Amino acid sequence: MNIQNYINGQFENPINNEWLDNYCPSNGDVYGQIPNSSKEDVENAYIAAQSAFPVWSQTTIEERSRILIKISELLEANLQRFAEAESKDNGKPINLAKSIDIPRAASNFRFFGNAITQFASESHESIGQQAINYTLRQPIGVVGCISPWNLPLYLFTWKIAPAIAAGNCVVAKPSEVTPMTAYLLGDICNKAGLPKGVLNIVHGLGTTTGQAIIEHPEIKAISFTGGTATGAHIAKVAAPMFKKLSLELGGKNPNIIFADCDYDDMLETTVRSSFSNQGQICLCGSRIFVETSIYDKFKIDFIAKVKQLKVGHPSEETTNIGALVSKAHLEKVLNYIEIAKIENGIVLCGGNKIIIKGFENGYYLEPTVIEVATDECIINQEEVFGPVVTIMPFNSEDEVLQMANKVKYGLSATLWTNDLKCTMRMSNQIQAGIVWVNTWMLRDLRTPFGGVKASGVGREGGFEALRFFTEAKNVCIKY
Ligand code: TXE
Repeated sequence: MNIQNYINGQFENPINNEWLDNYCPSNGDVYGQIPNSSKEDVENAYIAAQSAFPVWSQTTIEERSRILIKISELLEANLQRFAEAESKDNGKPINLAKSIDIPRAASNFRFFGNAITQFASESHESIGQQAINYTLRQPIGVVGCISPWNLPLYLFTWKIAPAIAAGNCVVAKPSEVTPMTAYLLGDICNKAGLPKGVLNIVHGLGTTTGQAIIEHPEIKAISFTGGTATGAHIAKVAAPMFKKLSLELGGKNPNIIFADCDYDDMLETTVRSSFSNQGQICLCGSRIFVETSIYDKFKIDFIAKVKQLKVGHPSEETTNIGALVSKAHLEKVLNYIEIAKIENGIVLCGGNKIIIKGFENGYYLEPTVIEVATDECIINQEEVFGPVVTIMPFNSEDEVLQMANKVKYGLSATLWTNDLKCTMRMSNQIQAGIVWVNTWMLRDLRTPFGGVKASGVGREGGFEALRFFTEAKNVCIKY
């Protein structure tokens, strides 16, 4: 199936007629083509967005909200079709796409459709100066949204929904590795009555299409989720043009397990936080630190559970772990496993490619647990972004805190303990944007989402996202 750009409410081929192959990770086949859009396509998308802006930015909140909620309802009504498309395009188990990815994409539109009705600005009475100040929150204009391949529609809509709710018009690019559900979204937007030009979707490589978006002088804000190196590049390009930036980048998140935790709950959740979505979630707890007194028991129980996970074709309901997203990514992850071995890591389970009968060219990998002797090895420092976790013991709170913070990333952390004082001390001192205590990936869309250090700049979610996609203008009236 061939994919087209969605510009000004219409589906179009790329002007230069350049196409890229779209691969199916579960069997390695090319199953369609996508545009490799040029600067000219991005310019057309920009012109459509710019033309739509005067009307959309003045459209009532009630009407914008109604359309966003309608998009949400249509996504829900098409859950099965979208979930199948996501699973085929990305390699993730159909169950995950059905229970997480698509429902969450629908929630993003519903949430921001509602949030915009509650988004208010402040006013300040300057007592003694006979003046009143009030703050307008005005949409920026045309904004760029660039998203990755791990949670394709989920992260694409996490940016688009607040951008258009706040009255902006959007030029958006999904990952070239997983373009399908973004393509399908265009039709849903038309059916929901989103005016043409409010959302424009251009497909193509980061280095061509993405680069044209970030270089465009009139696209005044960029919301990006992806790799840290790409984020640094975008920041460099954007800085001289003073673009507003929200960068949600990689993570190397610690999962810290104290001996007093609720063990069974911890064990079950740790399997999930290690291997959900083939470990391709920026929030996965890829560094597991376990208090020495329960380390041996944890090791045995954890490995036993991991061995029960079924690696299989993504369309099978019983599959726990599907295919990795691409051949290049599978090779990258395998390479990290080799590096870990060279650095004396002990592979406790997994570590190998899996060949599935009938789908021999699919990108399957065993869930892998590596015991490391030091937190300073490469596998413990760099983002692998696959079904690979490390485990090592710790003796004290101070020691584990130091190890948790001794990475360049700072996205999320998980703590397992029932000790309130330890929870408070650790949560205060861990360098991360999100700390989960006795849970993982429990999401409330009102909360700020993002990281510190090399995990990014800015926060998404709730009013933070609406603040990002608006400019504050203070008006001071003397009376
Ligand atoms: O991401 P890229 P990649 C991490 C993970 C992964 C690594 C690289 O460790 O292995 O990043 O993945 C677009 N101008 N994460 O290479 O390239 C690109 O087309 C504008 C973490 O796939 O950063 C895609 O749409 N755009 C992560 C998006 O950026 C550009 C999720 C992300 O791709 C561009 C994914 C450019 N010059 C990977 N170059 C997370 N934080 O969740 C690329 N892009």
